[in-house]
Amino acid sequence: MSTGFFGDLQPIQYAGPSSRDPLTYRHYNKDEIVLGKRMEDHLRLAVCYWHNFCWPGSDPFGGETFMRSWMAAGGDPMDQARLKADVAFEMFQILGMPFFTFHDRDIAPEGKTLAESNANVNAIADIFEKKMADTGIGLLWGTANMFSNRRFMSGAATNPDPDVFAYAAAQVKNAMDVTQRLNGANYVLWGGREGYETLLNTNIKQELDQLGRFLNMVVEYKHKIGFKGAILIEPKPQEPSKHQYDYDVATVYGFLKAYGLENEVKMNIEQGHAILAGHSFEHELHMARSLGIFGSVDMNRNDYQCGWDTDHFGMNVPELALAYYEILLAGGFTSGGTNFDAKLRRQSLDPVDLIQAHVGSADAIARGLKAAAEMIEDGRMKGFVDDRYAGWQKPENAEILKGGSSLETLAERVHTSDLEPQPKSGKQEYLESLANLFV
Ligand code: XLS
Ligand code: NI
Ligand code: NI
Repeated sequence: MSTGFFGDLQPIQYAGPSSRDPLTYRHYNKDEIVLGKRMEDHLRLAVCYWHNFCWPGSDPFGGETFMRSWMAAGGDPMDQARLKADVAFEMFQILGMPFFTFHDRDIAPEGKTLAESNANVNAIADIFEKKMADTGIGLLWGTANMFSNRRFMSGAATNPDPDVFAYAAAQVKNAMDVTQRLNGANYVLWGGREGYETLLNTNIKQELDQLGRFLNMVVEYKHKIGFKGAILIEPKPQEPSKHQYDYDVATVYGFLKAYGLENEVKMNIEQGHAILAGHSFEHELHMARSLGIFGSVDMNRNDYQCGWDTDHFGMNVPELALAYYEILLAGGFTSGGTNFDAKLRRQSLDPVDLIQAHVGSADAIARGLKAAAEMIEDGRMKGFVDDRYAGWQKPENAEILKGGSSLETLAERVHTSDLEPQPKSGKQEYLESLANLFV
């Protein structure tokens, strides 16, 4: 039986690029073959639980605007969690998207003890199991919320109090068990409050050692239970902490190397977090593929002016084209996918706004993917870059990087022929124009 939340909204149909109805897919055509693969399998779209069903529309200056019935004060929290699950799966089906994502605390209320909280999570997971079997919808990833409760105000794994570290470990164990049970394709760790507010009360070395040990335990447990998915870290430079340790892809890579985890953990890269770090989304994607740790993306769009993690829905096709170009060059998604970590603006009150946001963004993403595929097929963009570095293919130059040279041998090479390198154009405007041919 339907909850009635979405009224008589029917599943969204693909109507083709000529459609003028914004509540149809004009480009997201899941069976369309792009570079030899179905679009749905390329994008692996996922709907998140937290922004859609848990956030009430509040901001630092005002409370709830959405007034969702499953959040009403005084209701039985488990009844509300069950209603929320019903609404969520109705929405997944209206959108026709293949995956969802959640934090443990999104799906069920926190109890008086961790055992009670776990039991609540596990009870909703039972419901998910059935709904997933009925609908064919899969779990892209699960994660643990270790930042909302005040016990985590000074961090979870990086907390000065070992009891909080232990509590966090116990909570992650259950979240990984549930993710495994629901056949999750990945398990995500986003830093939450793993960072600091002031150095005056902080010992960074101690906190990084704690974080390194914690992540090693996560990886050990993954192997112990035979979890087949990837462990993903989601970098973010600040917010909620003033400084977050998982600052950006390059910083996290250094951390993984230091704690022996670079072959065990991959990246979940979020557009808005890249912007907060002073990078572009494509910079973070490119960095991850260069380091061999590209995993998944949290898709959204940050406000470029305000300096907060605003989590708008991604609607900018030229930007999305460059992002999917990087993703395709990385070989595309394996276990990862495109998770809408995006929320409505707090004035967007109507249930249909939730649907419109995802449909509009999925369509922009599909256009981005198709444009990126054309860039690859055309070949000139990548060809230009390959040519630019072609000198390094010559045996005498390849040898340099293999270690077969020194400052002395290179000095000799330059002096014997009075070598004077000839600058070549970087052709940025040509390449930008070329990219624009496809968007
Ligand atoms: C917060 C993060 C969070 C993670 C999941 O900024 O984006 O939503 O994706 O914990
Ligand atoms: Ni995110
Ligand atoms: Ni975020």
